[in-house]
Amino acid sequence: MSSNIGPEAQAAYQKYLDASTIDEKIKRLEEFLSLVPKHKATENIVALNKSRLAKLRKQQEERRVRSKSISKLISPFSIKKEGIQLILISDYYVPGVGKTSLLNHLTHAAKEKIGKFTAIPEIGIYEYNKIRFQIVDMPSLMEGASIGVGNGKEILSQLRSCDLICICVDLSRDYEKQMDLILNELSSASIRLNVDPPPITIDKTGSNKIQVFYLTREAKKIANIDELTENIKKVIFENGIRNAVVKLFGKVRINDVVDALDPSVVYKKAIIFGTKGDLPDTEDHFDDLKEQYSNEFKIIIGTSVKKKEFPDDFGDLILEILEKIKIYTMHASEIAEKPLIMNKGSLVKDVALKIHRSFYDLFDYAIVIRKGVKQKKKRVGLDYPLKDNDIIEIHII
Ligand SMILES: Nc1nc2c(ncn2[C@@H]2O[C@H](COP(=O)(O)OP(=O)(O)O)[C@@H](O)[C@H]2O)c(=O)[nH]1
Ligand SMILES: [Mg+2]
Repeated sequence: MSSNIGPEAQAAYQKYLDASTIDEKIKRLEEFLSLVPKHKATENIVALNKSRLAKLRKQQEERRVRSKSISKLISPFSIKKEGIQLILISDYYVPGVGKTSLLNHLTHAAKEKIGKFTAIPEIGIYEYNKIRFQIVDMPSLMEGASIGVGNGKEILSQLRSCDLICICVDLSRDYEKQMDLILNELSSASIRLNVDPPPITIDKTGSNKIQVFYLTREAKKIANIDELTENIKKVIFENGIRNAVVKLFGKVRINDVVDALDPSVVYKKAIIFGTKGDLPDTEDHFDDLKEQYSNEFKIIIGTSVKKKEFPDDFGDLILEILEKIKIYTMHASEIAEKPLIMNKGSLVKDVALKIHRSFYDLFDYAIVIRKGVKQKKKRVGLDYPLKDNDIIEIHII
């Protein structure tokens, strides 16, 4: 190294050469650069080491990003979704509600975890008529989960992205207490159950006012429209929005407007499992549970893992509540064993696109076989609506 740079800088440079980690190299190089006198004779050395420093900083950043994504990958709470995902959830209690027992009953997974406290999710695959459902047994929710108690934030964030929340309630304990805790925590975490998003849109505009329009007959029928309009304006104004067009397409309450303004609100389907149906008094408790919650929950299932009591058609119940249908593809007269799972109301074109874009682009016609009283075979086009269990063969040009 040139003697133009002075002994202090030389010493710093030596330390840089000796450094073994990226962080330390960066630190030493910064030190060196601050000590080098800046003039013509050192110009090149400075430039070279500046670009070295930039490269090191880039490496450091890449490592940071990589280690962050690795830690995300191995976070036990972040579960890779496979197909339709169901999450079992309950309140925290000893002995447990029976989630892991249900998981094991359905998927044969995690037998060794039954009766034990499990701090991280257990996962299994429930196979039903060649359809695979991913079942996740979540750690229990504690009071205050929504503000972070007992890994509550991590648990609730998984619930936000699943397809079906299965609330598990121990029928041998006070079911109302369990339901209250769970429903409270879910609600606080902005998770709404078994309701559609409110029929309302709020668009910010350039005009200098908030306008509210009631656009359907149902919306126009809302009682006290003037009062609701005033309240809607107030709520929107309080959210810092000064100019907006608000459209109501159905019955809306002021809480719906609050939800519509909150991007963190999610709408989820949920069912209830009553567990331990073999224990004393659980039959009565189950009847009461059903009566109390049947308005909100279309599916409430009584179970006993001990007695192996569980609905045989559970897979179909899942599809029903999620409003999915099974479509079987056919090729050269051979019907696929594994159905495609489609949304109710899907058309032939949706199936074509799901199989492969080219089936849509090159579509000629489709043959649909519908089993019923009389088996019907039909030649149809892209806009033909499909029904559960339809068999379809797509012909391309
Ligand atoms: N009697 C009875 N006990 C059950 C049933 N299901 C689970 N248990 C028991 O309840 C306890 C907790 O079960 P576990 O599946 O670990 O609950 P978790 O903590 O919710 O995962 C265990 O001792 C199970 O054997 C059931 O259907 N009937
Ligand atoms: Mg468990």
